Amino acid sequence: MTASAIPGLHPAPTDHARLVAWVEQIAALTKPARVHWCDGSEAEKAAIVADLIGKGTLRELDQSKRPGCYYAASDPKDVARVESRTFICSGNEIDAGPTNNWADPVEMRTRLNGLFDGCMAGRTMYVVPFSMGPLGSKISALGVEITDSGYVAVSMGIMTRMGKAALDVLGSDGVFVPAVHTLGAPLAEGQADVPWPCNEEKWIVHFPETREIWSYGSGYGGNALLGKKCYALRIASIMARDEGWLAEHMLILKLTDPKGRAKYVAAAFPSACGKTNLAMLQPTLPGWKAETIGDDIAWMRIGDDGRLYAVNPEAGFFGVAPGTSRNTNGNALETLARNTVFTNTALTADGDVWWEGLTKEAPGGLTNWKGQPHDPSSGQPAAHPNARFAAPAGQCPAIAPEWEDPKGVPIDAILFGGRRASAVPLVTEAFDWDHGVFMGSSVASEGTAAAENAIGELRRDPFAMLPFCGYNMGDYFAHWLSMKARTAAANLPRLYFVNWFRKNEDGKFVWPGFGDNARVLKWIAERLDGEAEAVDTPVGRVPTREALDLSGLALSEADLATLLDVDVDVWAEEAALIPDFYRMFGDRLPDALWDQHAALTARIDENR
Ligand code: SAT
Ligand code: MN
Repeated sequence: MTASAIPGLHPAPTDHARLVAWVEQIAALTKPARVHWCDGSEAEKAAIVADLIGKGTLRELDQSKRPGCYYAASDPKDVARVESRTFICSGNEIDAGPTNNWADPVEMRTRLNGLFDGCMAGRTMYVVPFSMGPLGSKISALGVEITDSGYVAVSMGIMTRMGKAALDVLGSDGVFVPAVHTLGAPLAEGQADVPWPCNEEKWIVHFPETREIWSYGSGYGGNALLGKKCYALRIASIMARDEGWLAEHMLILKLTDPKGRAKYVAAAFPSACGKTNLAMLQPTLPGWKAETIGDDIAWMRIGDDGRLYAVNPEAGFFGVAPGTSRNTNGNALETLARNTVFTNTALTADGDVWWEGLTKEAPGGLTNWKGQPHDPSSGQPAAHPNARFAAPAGQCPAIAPEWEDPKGVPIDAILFGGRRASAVPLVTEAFDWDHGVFMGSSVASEGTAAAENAIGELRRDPFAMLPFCGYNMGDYFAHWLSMKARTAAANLPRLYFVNWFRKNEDGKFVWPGFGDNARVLKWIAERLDGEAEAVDTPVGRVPTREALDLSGLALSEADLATLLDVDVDVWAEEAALIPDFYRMFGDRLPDALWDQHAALTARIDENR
């Protein structure tokens, strides 16, 4: 069968000749049974969902409890991003840098051509046009994902502005990032399907020079929803470098003080540092209001007035379910009340979802994420630790009214953070832009039981971008430094480092975290307004005891001292760890960062 004879391929609902030619070419290679151009309508979603229910991929949850909600259990071998199978195929290996896997682009294309030949046999090929960012915003950008997974098509409908509206913005000649995804599970004539098709072999491949994404063998999350980490971070970071903007792994938060003054904050955290919770913070301070703009990714460009404007490129939240509860994140829980796809949570006997942390006690009669009766005495969790929800962001009760403003929001402050039991104070303000970039470049976090590294072991995760920067990270640091040449210093956000995870001598967390993190945000907002005091320390500006609003908080003097303490002996050790990390970037590491390191060491020595 020639490609043009494949049902559904023609007529294409667009006169974008390059797009149509590319779709024809991929169809000729992958040989699907039929093609479906997604329009993003409710009727289309209902039809794909019905098909997925028929195949056993999705289960309808009790619609009286969770209207529009569905459940999927993945193959147990397809539960998370696979960094070891993720590649940046730049022409020169050095341009991928020491933190990415690299493969030769010519060899990779040959390999992919072989793998993708006939890979969609027996399946529907969905053509999914999408906008990352509000439709038509100057900060937004377009993509088209071709996928043979209905689950991916439905999820992309939640996570992006998907369908006809995106195609309309693309017009007949617009620029789009092409992204091809296959489960790698072709069906022979008459072969029965399985609920979660995938392949043992997985490839998540990026071609930075041609801005293409190819994904093989996984149906899950960031491996398959290619608008998210693959496009909005890896490919977009390259676009941002070339075009003078920033594509970052950051939440975006609006904070309004009791006088009605609003600030916009972006924040980058390695995993397991409470990023989603901060994005949906419920302040414990009377009169302070926090609203959500994004929970994971920020695209930021300098606007006409010279300030840095951010949009959330996504339209949904793809969040970790375990640990989400009324107490930790009531806003997230309300967001999930309807129109949500849950993956790898547990199921209750009455057709709802459950995960560890949702309630104190597990209800009886649970089915675990592997489809077996949950045995609480087994020590195994009922939900997979990386169980996820995909929910429309607009359903979040705390969503800011301007979250889809095409102008974006002007960012006042950027926070970096990590999980650090010692050394790092509750909050530190950078002396200036370069110092803040230095802080971001040396972010380190201790593992939790959920992460791969041993508990307490430090993992460097610069700007929380380690697995997501699409090019040499030394060049990425240089790009961050270059932002100050693009606008007046006063226009740039101020940079901060926060640490909610300091422990005292008894090994207990000192800071209550969650809604009380608003106290730190308040100090930052007041710093921006020139109203809060700080003391200069060798590592940056730290709040005075009086400047931090601790009203109503039971915090001992000793614990407060721990939170604000900068121990120069500990910091001498801390600073000594950085060169080993920096050296991996060789001459791609900007001199300005070595200067920052030397200056930090000198300030520590002066105070010892
Ligand atoms: O699977 S995703 O990449 O979408 C989420 C994550 O791992 O951070
Ligand atoms: Mn993330």
